[in-house]
Amino acid sequence: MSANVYLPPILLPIMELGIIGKPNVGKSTFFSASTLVDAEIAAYPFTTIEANRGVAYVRKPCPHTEFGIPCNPRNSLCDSGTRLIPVEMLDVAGLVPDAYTGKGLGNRFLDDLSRASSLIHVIDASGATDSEGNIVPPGTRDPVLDIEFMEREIALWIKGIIEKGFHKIARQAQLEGMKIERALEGRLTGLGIKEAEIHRAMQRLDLAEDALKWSEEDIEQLARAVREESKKIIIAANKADAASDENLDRLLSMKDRTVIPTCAECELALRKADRGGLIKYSIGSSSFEILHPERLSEAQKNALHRIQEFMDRFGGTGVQKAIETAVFDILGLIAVYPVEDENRLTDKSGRVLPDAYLVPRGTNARDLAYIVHTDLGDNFIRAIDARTKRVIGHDHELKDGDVITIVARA
Ligand SMILES: Nc1nc2c(ncn2[C@@H]2O[C@H](COP(=O)(O)OP(=O)(O)OP(=O)(O)O)[C@@H](O)[C@H]2O)c(=O)[nH]1
Ligand SMILES: [Mg+2]
Repeated sequence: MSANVYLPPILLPIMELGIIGKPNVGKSTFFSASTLVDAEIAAYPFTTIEANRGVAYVRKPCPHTEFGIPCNPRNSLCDSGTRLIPVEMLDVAGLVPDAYTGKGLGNRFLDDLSRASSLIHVIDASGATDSEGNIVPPGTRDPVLDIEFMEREIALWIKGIIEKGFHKIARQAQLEGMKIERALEGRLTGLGIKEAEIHRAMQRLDLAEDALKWSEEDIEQLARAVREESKKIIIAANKADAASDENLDRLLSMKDRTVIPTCAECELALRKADRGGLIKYSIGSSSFEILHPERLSEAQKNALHRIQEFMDRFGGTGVQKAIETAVFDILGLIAVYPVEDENRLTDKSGRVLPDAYLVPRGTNARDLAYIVHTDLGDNFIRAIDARTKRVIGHDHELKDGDVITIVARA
């Protein structure tokens, strides 16, 4: 391949967040709260069997306020200067111990996960559900075990795939002079796992050069590391409204884990009340305004009061924070706004700031051209930063919030 052949970042994944967890922890509640899709919610395990899909939004300041022109978004929304950018959410069946062997709804669950770029692991921080999601007195189940169980389960699932016929694959890779990570990518591609991720995982471990010498233990460690590299997990410590301080402190002080206390039930109640015109609540905010106190029953007033207390303590319900932490901090995505006309900030049909794209940090101007359209990438000449009106080269790394015009051969 000659040096100037440019490989576009093929298949930029549609941002998909998978919601995972054992049964009865509030996954569907979290999902409904963030997407307003009605999903079945009930206080018993395995309520969800078929995965629910919906759209949630992450927030960024909309550039229209800075430029001082009203926008007409197409692929996103603008709510009083806040750009709401869609991400796909997937709510799956609960996972029980030994799912990797096919127990419970195991395989279906694991297949549903394959496409997710990042996972939100919903746990029951109140400890009121056992390992299979049955109700137990609050504080009975240690929620830290929920975290360890999930990590182990996914690792064992990946291990099972790597192990199947491993010696044959390793020998063949050696014969063909192929890197083992490339050979394993072939195996794991169905899970959306890439060679680079396997490579990074291998580098972290002290594995023998010769893959044929790897022990079962080595493969399990590799599976764990591959999971950590390819499917990043953020933990939503749900039912935090009913959790003891001791549980929350322990969860929040866990090393190498990102834990966000959440009350999915609170978020769902607020969004429904907002939709019903009873209150004014903007997603992710730390308070709400009651619009019609006269229409609220005493019970509703008390419930809203308790929700506000929770929000005062945690700075919100945590649901939006968990989603945004996954998208912006864990996946490291930034928002950029391609426009055709750098002066009017419009597309072909005159819409101002039509689209917001979530792209990985490190994306350059030509990558963006390819993300918008392959032809635009192939015919890329230069780009223009609409803020400064300066020309930028193909390898110029984009910043969060950039508004960019791509100039291409017609
Ligand atoms: N206290 C409290 N209860 C919650 C919260 N979120 C959900 N619940 C309750 O937990 C129970 C289970 O909720 P679901 O959303 O159906 O749980 P799930 O994880 O989807 O369950 P499966 O589909 O059976 O795996 C319901 O009774 C919810 O009302 C929360 O933040 N706090
Ligand atoms: Mg469910």
